[in-house]
Amino acid sequence: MGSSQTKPEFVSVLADQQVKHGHNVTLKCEANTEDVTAEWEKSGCRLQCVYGKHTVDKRFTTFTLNINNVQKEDEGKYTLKLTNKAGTASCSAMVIVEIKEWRTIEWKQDPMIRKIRDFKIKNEEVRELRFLLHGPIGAGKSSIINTIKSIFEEHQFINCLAASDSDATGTSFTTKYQKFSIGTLPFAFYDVMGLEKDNKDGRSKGARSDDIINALKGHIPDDYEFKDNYPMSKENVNYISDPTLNNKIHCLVSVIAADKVSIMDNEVIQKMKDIRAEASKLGIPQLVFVTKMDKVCVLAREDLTKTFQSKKIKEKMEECSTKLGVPMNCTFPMKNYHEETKMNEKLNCLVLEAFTQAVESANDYVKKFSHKE
Ligand SMILES: Nc1nc2c(ncn2[C@@H]2O[C@H](COP(=O)(O)OP(=O)(O)OP(=O)(O)O)[C@@H](O)[C@H]2O)c(=O)[nH]1
Ligand SMILES: [Mg+2]
Repeated sequence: MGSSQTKPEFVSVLADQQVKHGHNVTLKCEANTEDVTAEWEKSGCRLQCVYGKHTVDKRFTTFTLNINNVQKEDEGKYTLKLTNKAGTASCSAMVIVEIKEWRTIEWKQDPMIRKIRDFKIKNEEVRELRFLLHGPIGAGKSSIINTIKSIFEEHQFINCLAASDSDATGTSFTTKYQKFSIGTLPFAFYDVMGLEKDNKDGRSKGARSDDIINALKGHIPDDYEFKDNYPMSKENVNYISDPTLNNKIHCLVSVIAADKVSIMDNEVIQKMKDIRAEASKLGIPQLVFVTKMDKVCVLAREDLTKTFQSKKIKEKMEECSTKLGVPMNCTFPMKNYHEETKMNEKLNCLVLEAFTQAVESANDYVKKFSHKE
């Protein structure tokens, strides 16, 4: 034998598997030779086979791993390594656990779009509902506006506002207090600079919490250029000293990228909490939009209707909810248009679900100030 062995190669490789919680799953592949030793790994470590849980089998050139009664902790990347004297080969696949659907939405965009188009503000003095998006740099704030504009203006705004991910300079792309309208609908989005950790000398980087709080209160005019170390103040000629409800923000949206929530800087979280605390004092409703969930869940990336069966997405949302102190039912997962060139109804539905909630919350807020009430 020895050097006469055939170098192992795969004739068929392991395939990704989605499996319902509590069900069994089989990973299977075939090699060109049976003259190999096989080793299974899970997420980079040798698989510790548990009696009654894992069954590893090799029949001639076919290799299988059965996992019984799949639980949350069985999710991960499984790799099979084949070795003999002539060489090694490996292939991997993901096992993704589907959990019981934890939120239901209708995956039809037309009724959702109609509801927003027919929407009426419950306060005659308010011309438009104003939403402010804040969050860490590169979280996808501008992309959310792009995506909502794409849905309602019926053509795609390919990253006209968003920064490129590869342009990861660590500084915010958005520096102005810029207003974005959605066609002729009575909604205005304000996109502020991303929040960042301050410099070591205490100098502020990115958006300042006090500037955002001033924006919430209606003191900041459209197109105001934020300045790193000169927060808006009463002395500034642009300061709106006597804001009306039309200058104020009616709903605060915190934006967090699902793939970054675990490594978010504490200082940035604290800034977001301070802004939220101020919004709470002012009675302004608050929601969390969790973007980039395609980056944390293969299951949902391939089929967005699986979003609410994804354990990973639920965990990320729970993490956002806990870190910011916002209840889960005010936390919405989404994916923005970022590389696709065609419209996607399922993507639209997820964004519309969140946007509808923002519209309703903002409307409840302005209604409180209506003289008719
Ligand atoms: N995969 C993926 N990428 C996204 C998603 N949303 C945004 N991106 C990408 O993330 C990068 C940053 O997005 P932006 O919308 O510019 O983020 P931002 O929060 O406005 O950033 P600043 O204005 O710089 O603070 C861009 O390259 C987007 O294309 C998403 O849902 N999924
Ligand atoms: Mg931006």
